[in-house]
Amino acid sequence: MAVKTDQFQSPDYYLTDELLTDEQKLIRESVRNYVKKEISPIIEDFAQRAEFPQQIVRQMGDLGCFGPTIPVEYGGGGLDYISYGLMMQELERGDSGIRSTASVQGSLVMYPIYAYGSEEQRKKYLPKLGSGEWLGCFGLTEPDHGSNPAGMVTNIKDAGDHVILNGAKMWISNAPFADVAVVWAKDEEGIVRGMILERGMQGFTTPTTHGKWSLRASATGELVFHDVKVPKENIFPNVKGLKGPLGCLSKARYGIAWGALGAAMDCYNTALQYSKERIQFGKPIAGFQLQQKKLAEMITEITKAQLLVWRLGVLMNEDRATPQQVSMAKRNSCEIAADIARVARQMLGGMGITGEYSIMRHIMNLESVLTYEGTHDIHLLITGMDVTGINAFG
Ligand code: TGC
Ligand code: FAD
Repeated sequence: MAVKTDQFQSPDYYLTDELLTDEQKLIRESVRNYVKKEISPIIEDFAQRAEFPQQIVRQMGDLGCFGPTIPVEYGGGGLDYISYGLMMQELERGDSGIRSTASVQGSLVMYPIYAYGSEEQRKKYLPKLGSGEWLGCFGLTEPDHGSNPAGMVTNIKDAGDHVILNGAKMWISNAPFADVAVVWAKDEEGIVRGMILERGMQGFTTPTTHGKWSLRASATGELVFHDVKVPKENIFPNVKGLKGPLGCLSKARYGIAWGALGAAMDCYNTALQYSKERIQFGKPIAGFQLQQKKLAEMITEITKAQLLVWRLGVLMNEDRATPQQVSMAKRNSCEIAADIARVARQMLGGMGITGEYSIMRHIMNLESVLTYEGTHDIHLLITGMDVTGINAFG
């Protein structure tokens, strides 16, 4: 397959670049250049072979994509939330699986260690995770408890200076290659506790999940615990209850809100370019009203979403964003991205189903993005509960 030069430029119909600082634009540019140079040329091949490009872990560490908002002294980037969002936009423009690796490492592994961990835990793990020397994963979902993590059965029992962990987690991004795992389990009183596991602990295995048609360049697996002895010093001292994992999810969902928009932009750009070059009935298909309607609706949704995530970033920077606002943005970006990807695919006709273009890969990836970090339904119900005050979950 011929490698095409990646010419991506993000659409900016409402001049939203004027809302960004020079530093934010520079950060976006450096991640965009990284994606063009290191991701675009290889990603289709890795996705076709369902292989995780392991080299990206060190590369993204070097670039500062892991834990961008975590202070520098703990291995993060010390940046603001809009910079973090722009990084996720650019990574997911390349592939959702690449952004996934960064989301998990930064928001679901580094963030809880930073926010809930002891000083010893922060010092031991964060610099190596920030640099990409170590890869982490986050185990919340179980075979029988996905949308309802409060029902989890993975559990710890007190055994003196350590606890004994039993249970299993499923659908865990990065698991097959992870050096460390942040795991959530119930104690003997039924209270959710978080802890750090290291590869090599006896009784701890990470079998790979095969046969995915989505996020094929991201490694997914299980976490299986058979009487794993976890030292008590590995348990997070500063959080108890479900608000621990859900607090991490708020950070990661925020990143997805920007990330899915990146995938949408890539599909729009591809369809726009293709439709101006593809001649049928003697003229470019971009000249037909039906195709213009599609493009006009795509850019309208992208522009609305750009303004939404930017405003959410401002609220995040001011520590005023609510989890419910994050849910709305995650849900909206996923929905518009999935819709745009499907319409863009149609605009490429038969070519749209091939790996010559990124759209089909985005379509398949976005099915996972719609589902993980809270399904589309769950985020709608979160908004529904927020505006009505009535819980429709149970
Ligand atoms: P509920 O009673 O509502 O809340 C329990 C406690 O948590 C607090 N809380 C939050 N805190 C911070 N951020 C949030 N987003 C929060 N949502 C809730 C809440 O205030 C409460 O605190 P406290 O002090 O009163 O104890 O809990 P619930 O059991 O009723 O559940 C609510 C529900 C259904 C919305 C929640 O369970 C949920 O979000 N379910 C979806 C599960 C989910 O998102 N799983 C994601 C797994 S990880 C993943 O998918 C990674 S993919 C990574 C990748 O590859 O990119
Ligand atoms: P279920 O909860 O069984 O939901 C099935 C359907 O029922 C959905 O459509 C859902 O919206 C609907 N539903 C459920 N409850 C309600 C309700 N109250 N009202 C209306 N409809 C409802 N998890 C991790 O912990 N760590 C990871 O790193 C991770 N990575 C993932 C990577 C991939 C590729 C995928 C696909 C998933 C990953 N997940 C991870 C798991 C993900 O978070 C869950 O798949 C998701 O939360 C949904 O859970 P479930 O699959 O069990 O679906």
